Amino acid sequence: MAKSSAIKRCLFLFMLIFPHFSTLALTEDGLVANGDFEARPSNGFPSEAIADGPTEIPSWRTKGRVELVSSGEKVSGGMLLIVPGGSKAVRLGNDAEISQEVTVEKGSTYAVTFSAARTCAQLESLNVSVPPASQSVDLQTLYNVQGWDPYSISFEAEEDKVPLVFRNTGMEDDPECGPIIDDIAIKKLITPDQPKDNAVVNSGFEFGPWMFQNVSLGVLLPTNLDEETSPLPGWMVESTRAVRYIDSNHYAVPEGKRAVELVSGKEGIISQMVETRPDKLYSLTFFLGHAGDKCKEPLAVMAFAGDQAQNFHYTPDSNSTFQVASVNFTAKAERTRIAFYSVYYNTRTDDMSSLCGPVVDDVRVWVSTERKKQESRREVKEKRRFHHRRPKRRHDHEQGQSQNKKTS
Ligand SMILES: [Ca+2]
Repeated sequence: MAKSSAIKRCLFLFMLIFPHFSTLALTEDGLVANGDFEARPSNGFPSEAIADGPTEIPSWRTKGRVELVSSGEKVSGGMLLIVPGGSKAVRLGNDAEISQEVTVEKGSTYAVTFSAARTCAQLESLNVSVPPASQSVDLQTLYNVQGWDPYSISFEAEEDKVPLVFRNTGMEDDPECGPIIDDIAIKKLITPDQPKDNAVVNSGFEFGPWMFQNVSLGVLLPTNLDEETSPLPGWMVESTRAVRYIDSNHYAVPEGKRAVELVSGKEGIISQMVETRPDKLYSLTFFLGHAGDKCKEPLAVMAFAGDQAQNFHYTPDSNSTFQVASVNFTAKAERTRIAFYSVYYNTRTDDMSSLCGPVVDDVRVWVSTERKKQESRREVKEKRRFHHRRPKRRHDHEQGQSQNKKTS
């Protein structure tokens, strides 16, 4: 007995220490190696190169036509190239790709944040993959007037070392077209513990992808129908367009440091399946706010909870940027879908084209105690009625069922 407990103790110590050794080589949260493309190639940047030839990009492997571009540079048509951060970025030509190996923790979920701009008006999209996971990000929609945006996608690591690949799958006539990418960062995602009094996971959106302190555009979260592997743990982004993940450094955030701005009207839905107990009465409450980004009002959200849907207009008072909204519902199953989208398609008042919308934060689903009291009072009444007028009670019950059918 003593021997086996000693072995257990050793094993415990080993398990305690070993992860610290193994994490030493992990790719840290933040910019990946030369993720901003500012590192000088051994043969100089293309703008200063004497001889033509393929430019090596430190820390990256390239395939096809990959170019280092500089801010202020123009393409042959005279259009100024957009460089999202710093002075250098890369442009991927038709079928071109860049990749680098990142060291991760097998089985963990990671978010990759990157900035992307399109160069031509044609449909441009970028494929980001960590094989076998792969996701195409549509760069067609310009979410803001600056011409570029940070995006985030996520993956679950199936190995300890995985290639992170950015590829332009487009085949465009103009070889000078193709997406420009910059500022590539990685972050290991943690799913927060669920508090006892709230069924919503990551209810305040505090857990999410990497955000750069100096970037004021938030991070776009494209469609992600897999709640297990989402850049916003617990949440899914449904439908065709993105929602914007915002930070309190640059936006008015109702609670904590992060929130979500619904920038795509009915085409940008965030949702979560929350655990519920059938036939119990619940309240969904949330903060509805204005991001403080000159977004033109009216702002409104449609909030869904089970079979309930309710529209809320943002009507702030003078000393707050948000208000509390709530929807009552009766759970019909062990999981209930809650969801939000913006009722309107809003743009900023200053440039009339950057997309914006209402902010949602601090989402809670809890057993409604007030309603529970009302319900128990009603139950007592019904029980009394049941004793006195049994046939009538059965009739009520049937009516109630048919009403339920109508609403579900
Ligand atoms: Ca928050």
